[in-house]
Amino acid sequence: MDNKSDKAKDSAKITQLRDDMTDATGKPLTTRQGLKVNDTNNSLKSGPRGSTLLEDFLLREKITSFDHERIPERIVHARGSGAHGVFELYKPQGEFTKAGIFNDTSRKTPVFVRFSTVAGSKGSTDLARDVRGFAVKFYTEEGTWDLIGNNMPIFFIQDAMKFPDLVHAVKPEPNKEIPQAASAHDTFYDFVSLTPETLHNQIWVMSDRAIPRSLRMMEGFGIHTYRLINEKGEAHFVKFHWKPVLGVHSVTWDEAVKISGADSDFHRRDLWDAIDSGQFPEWELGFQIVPEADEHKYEFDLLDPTKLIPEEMVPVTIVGKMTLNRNPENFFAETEQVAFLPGNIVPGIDFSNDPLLQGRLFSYRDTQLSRLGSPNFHQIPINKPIVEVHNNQRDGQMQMSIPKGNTAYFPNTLGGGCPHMSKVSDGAFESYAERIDSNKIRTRSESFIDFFSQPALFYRSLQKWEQQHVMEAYAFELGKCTHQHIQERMLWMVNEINEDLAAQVAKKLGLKVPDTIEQPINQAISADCNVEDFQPGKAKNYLDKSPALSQDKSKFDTIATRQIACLMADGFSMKDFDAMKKTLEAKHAVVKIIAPHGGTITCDTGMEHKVDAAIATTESVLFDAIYIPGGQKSIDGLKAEKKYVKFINEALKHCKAIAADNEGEDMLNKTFVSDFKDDKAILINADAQKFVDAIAKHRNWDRMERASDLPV
Ligand code: HDE
Repeated sequence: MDNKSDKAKDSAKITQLRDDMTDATGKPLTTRQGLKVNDTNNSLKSGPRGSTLLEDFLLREKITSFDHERIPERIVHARGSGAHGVFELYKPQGEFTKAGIFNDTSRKTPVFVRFSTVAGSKGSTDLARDVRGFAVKFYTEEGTWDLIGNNMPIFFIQDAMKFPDLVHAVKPEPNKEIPQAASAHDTFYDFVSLTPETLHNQIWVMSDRAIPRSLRMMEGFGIHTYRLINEKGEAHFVKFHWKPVLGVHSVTWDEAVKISGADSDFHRRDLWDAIDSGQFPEWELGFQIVPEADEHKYEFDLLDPTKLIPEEMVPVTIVGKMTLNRNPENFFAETEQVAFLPGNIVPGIDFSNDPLLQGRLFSYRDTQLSRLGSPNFHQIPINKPIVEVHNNQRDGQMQMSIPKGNTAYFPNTLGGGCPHMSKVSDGAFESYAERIDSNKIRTRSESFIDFFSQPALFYRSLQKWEQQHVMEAYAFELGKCTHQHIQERMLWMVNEINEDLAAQVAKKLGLKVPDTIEQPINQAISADCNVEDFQPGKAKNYLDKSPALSQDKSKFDTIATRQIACLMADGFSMKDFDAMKKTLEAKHAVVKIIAPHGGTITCDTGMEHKVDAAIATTESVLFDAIYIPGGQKSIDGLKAEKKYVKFINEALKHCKAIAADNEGEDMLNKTFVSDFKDDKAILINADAQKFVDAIAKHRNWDRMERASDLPV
């Protein structure tokens, strides 16, 4: 008996040992079977110069493990960055949902988040013009809940059936595998121009939302309408929103293109560095609640994922906060192997009949089975629930646990009837008992047939500078298409959104907006569809503007984590620099010294200061603002390096805040800044607080029109 319990203890130790194997500190190198190795640098040969022997099991184990190191990358969202964190609830939401995570304010629910781009491969640039994925895994006490959304509140298509077409159209063209991580090509616009339901998401992709300044400065949306279920079994429709505490901010397209060359890991690095330095990214979670009784109250269908509910019609109620506070230990084990499933749901939350969501419920598990290679992918540490798992599903590749006993079926007596079923009152999941009474039919609901109203609302709601960016994006993307009939069909569609916009884009393309299009949109829904339904003049105007859609209504009250390039050389004024640095760092900005060379520079009081980057190794687009302290010798040093002029001119063109003190002004006089001295974000010998305020505004867009033509 004793012997048996000792063995049990031993086996527990073995399990513990297995878990500890990941930490190699102070440990010897072994094979995968635990054999100690005395030489991992040389293969087994017949003599020092002889041929390598087939017998070399050490070489074979090392090389074959390496040969199989990669798993298939995700079909979409291959490029991603992840982080761990916690979700905390502000106030119990029992009125709407019985979910534990939304009722217990004492909980700190662990989360893992993965942000991604959609179209590019795993190694593609972070700054592609694209939708960003925003996938959150909540490890709750009732099981894992995955909320897998995007940084835009709507999707391209209305039915899962069209997803393979959408993805094939946007991915590199299959004959030449070009272009990488870009929608600006013929096949994408061929598809879009024949599929008007894509227009709403498409115009969002033309906006600045598609080129975020940081993953930490973008909103997240669940997109689909879900249901919340309370203890009484009552349902409310809900849309989930993530609001970034740092506000919603973007870069310009000119910057995006240059950042892609200067640092294609810009977003990944920014997320990592912020968490590493203790500046934890935060988002507040909000609910947009619609009572079941109001399901048909709106001029759009709540089940249509190409429509948003304007916040002015249904406000977002903030319920809690997510803080990302820990970087992954290992990219592959965590960020690459994490498997999100829309079907991971907990009691108190349920699906709606959105046909896109319904298709996703099937697709994600299917893709994980082929990507991770086994139905046991939930046993990978990052995918493990924090609650115990017991069922009769057995075997399969890479079974990591050792199920005990002889019963793998239910019901049973031999296993004591376990694992047993639970009552709903004991926390079991029960699907919402929605009444279904209808004919079997393959069709699109008529309530989904409105393709122009919300893209038009979005465009109307933008500020002038944002509209200008949308126009330039269309001109760029359509300009990359080589088939005129595709460009014209797109112009015809854009004309339905806004005539001015279409006219401006047409001018840039050297084309006219066509009155009619040669190839009508007759296959958009089905071969039997009524083409009349897609004809122009159908845009409704149920809301003139939705200010919440503009980034101009975001938050502009912080400079935390903003990167400030301080341009300085030997002999800089310590007094100027020290005062500015103290002010900026007190507000949690990141101050970087950009000098003519690496190593250190010496200030006018003789102290040495570590250089963060030599001017030759960095670019203006990687920073949010520029500061130049005084000190004649320092300014002479800057003037001797031509790249500083370009550095400053680019920041000017990108509407960033620029400050200089004393002799620092001389440096600005060598640049185009000398023509912009009346600009409110150009601060010469000004109070440091004014510089802080200008950085917090993100950009001075009033400068945009004049600065956009600068030859940099
Ligand atoms: Fe996805 N999507 N998707 N998607 N999606 C995947 O699953 C799919 C859709 C989204 O960081 C894949 O694990 C279909 C909408 C994110 O790991 C795949 C349809 C939204 C991620 C898949 C959609 C998303 C994915 C590829 C139409 C916003 C990355 C690898 C019915 C609400 C998650 C994988 C991560 C990933 C299929 C539509 C967001 C192939 C069939 C709508 C953020 O299963």
